Amino acid sequence: MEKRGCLMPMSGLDSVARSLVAAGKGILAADESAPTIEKRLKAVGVPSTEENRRAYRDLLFTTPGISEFVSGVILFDETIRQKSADGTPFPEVLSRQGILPGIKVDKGTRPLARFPEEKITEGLDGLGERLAEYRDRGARFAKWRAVISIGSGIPTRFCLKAHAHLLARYAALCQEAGLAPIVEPEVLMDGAHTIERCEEVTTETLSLVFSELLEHRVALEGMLLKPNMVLPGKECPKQAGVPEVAEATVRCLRRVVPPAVPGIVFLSGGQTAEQATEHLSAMNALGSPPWELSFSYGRALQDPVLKAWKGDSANISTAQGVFRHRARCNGAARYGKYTREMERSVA
Ligand code: 5MM
Repeated sequence: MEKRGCLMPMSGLDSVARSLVAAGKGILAADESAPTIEKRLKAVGVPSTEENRRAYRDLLFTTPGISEFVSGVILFDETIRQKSADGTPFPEVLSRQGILPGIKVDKGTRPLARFPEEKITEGLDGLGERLAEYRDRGARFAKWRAVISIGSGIPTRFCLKAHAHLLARYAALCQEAGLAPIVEPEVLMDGAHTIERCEEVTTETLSLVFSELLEHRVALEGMLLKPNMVLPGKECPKQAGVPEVAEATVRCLRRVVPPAVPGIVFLSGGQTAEQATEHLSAMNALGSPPWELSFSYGRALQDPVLKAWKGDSANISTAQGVFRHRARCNGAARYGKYTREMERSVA
């Protein structure tokens, strides 16, 4: 039989993965690429200049007390090279607070050739060298996102297999470079599909992803999974209640995610901030899953902050209060203890 020693956890990566899902904490996804951050800033009337992007990320990373609820932050290539107003590089601003800096390393999506309406992620070329540079700049974990759409005749099995292969190649390269990989296969909420269809597609996606991860000898102890929750499409006439989403998501994950994975850090995917928190809390309230169930939210942590900031330095302290509040609510959701009443107590 082939020697499988490489499946052993790689030095230190298991503890990075475990720290990211420490009790009561989760990840801030602040890794919006240039076109995405432009969209987010534009929505609150702020032009996407390099200085505005820096100032906004500075606001997030220097929020007083945020390390109580945030274990790690995913940065974008531009952001990992930027500095706080006092000249401290952002990775250091985070690590001084005990927050692990991470980095998005995929290069976005392109149409999948010969498969109309499906997308594939780019970014493997030269990835080994980029990972080494990011590690030198202080990154301790990385993230790669696969985007999967549900529609008539899609996703195809071929598209899912291609994504699974890329995610596993990326994860193996990360572990060799000393970075803990976050593996993010996102089944989108766009469309009119039912919650049952989302569960079916998410199950098939994750089972292919874990099969490839094992084939690529990725040490599951030294990685995290960042999936979508199991939800009906945004245009589905039959929306689901919180308990239904929580049960379908945990059932799906229990079937396909090995317990060796230390944690599952959900993306919010277009849910409102409150919905994303409520769903996470309901899942944790179901009790004793084999992995930590946590968050790695972008929009669900940031949308209310952007609306409070609006690019005005006079609003920084209020916006930081809003960020701390959302992070605190999600921290409570880690214990299954979030309540709607908490929303009334914005700092
Ligand atoms: C799905 O997006 C990730 C989680 O964010 P949400 O909680 O808002 O769904 C997020 O990390 C995403 O990968 C980054 O924002 C980068 O996205 P782009 O589109 O800029 O690559």
